Amino acid sequence: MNIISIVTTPYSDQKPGTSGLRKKVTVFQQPHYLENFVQSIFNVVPELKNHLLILGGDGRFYNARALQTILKIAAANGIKRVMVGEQGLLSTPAVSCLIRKYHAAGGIILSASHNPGGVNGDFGIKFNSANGGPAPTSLTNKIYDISKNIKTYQIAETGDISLDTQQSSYLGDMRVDVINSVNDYANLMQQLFDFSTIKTLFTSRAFSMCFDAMHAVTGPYAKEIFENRLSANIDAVINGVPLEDFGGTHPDPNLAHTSELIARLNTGINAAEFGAASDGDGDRNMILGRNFFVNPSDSLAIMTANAHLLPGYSQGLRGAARSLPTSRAVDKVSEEIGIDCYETPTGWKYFGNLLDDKRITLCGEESFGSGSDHIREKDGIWAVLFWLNLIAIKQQSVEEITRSHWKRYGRHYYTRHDYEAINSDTAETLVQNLRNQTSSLIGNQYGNYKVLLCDDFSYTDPVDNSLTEKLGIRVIFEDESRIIFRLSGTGTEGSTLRIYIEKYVRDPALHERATQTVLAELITIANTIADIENHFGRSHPDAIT
Ligand code: G16
Repeated sequence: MNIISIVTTPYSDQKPGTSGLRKKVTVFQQPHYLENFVQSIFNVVPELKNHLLILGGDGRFYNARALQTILKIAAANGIKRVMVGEQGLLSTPAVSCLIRKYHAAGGIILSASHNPGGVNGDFGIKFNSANGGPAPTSLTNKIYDISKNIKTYQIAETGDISLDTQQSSYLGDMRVDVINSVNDYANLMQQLFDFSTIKTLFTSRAFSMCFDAMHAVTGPYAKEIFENRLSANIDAVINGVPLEDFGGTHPDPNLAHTSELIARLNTGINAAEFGAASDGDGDRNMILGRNFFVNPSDSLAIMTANAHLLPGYSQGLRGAARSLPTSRAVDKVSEEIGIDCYETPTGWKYFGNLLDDKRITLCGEESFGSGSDHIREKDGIWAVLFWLNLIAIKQQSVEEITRSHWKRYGRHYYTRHDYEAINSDTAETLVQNLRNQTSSLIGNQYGNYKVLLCDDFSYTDPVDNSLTEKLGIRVIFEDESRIIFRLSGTGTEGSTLRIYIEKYVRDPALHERATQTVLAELITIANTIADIENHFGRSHPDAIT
């Protein structure tokens, strides 16, 4: 096998965002664009040489082409062995599981997560470290720095390797194992949850579920776990075949993109009792009951309150963590059960040190992500199994479990308003204006709400003391209500402003109201403080979650 060195020109835009490098497919299709970034990874992580690399993706358009390129660059850079998922498919949680199980030096995941796919859609690449978790910011900054000056990359001159079936072969000295994408991950799930109790739930009464795989990576995982191992109803998994363009749909598990799932839960005498969906790469989750939506922040709090009931967590929890904009529902639970609760920046990578240092067991985010110390990524199917196991033990519906949780701990009404694809300069100006007025807002009275605290959130990692700044403007009111403003780090068009609004209501008699109604005054205050209308010429968001 011939290894050649290709002269290249650097790109200036390869700075990874909240979760890896995400761009339009057409950007990745530029000459040497992918190659430059992959070579930059190998330059920055020399320990990959002579070690094992895990490789896979969510099956979106350009995955197949990119996998072959990465294999050839890996062979030229002295990687000893690559384990790649059959058909090139591996979910993000499965990659994390495989890195840890087989002591790999790292993993590369090809995905743009919940962003749309297809020829005109988005593509992405993430590097995960030897702990199984997303590369920390210090590492992604180094990769970015290298990418800005890269002059050559190494690549093997060889034909493509078939990824269609499980088999082993060599590219020069590098061994390539095409592995079953599902089994190791499914076995891990079986260790964490009580599969026999969940199986009994499905077989002993007419309990049925519907899981929307959104034509993304989780289809094969969901079929193996829910249908084969847990004997769920035969139609438990919908949209279960991974497609390059996700069937033309948006693989984002929220109420706006799951109409088929919602119909399966809410209509007909055979309506499913439990519903769930995951995203492009299988790390997000949405949990539904009949006519009932579980807010992801509530889901984390409910998991924290009930984890001790489940076999994998019966020893109790070390601690919990949530990202800044995630509601403080989990804080209430943590306080009551006497565990530490950490507030981290947005991005799963910030949970890594807390998990590695054994400070926390569970963590989660408002952006439909939750997970535990079993791997170092958020995990969609894990969350679904957690809920199924809980339902099987409690013999209660999703709605009953959630309402009794609110009754005990109080309810955090919560919403997120997104202004999408806005001009990046306008967005930066808005955030800078907010930053400038943080101290002057303190003490201001807006209708029923008085500002107690206002700052630009910064985070000192308690394990390695690294400092991260400018993470979001938070406005906290005297009654515990909060408004957070921050710019998304995952979009590929202009900027997206996210406004997160939360209000805590203790009295169970007030838990039946509509979220947007309860939060109406705070929404108006948020728009006033940020001067949304003047900046964007409108005051209605593109998306409300
Ligand atoms: C990624 C990160 C999450 C983050 C989410 C939203 O998720 O892994 O930690 O909460 O993006 O980030 P932002 O608000 O910056 O858009 P995923 O599922 O897209 O990889």
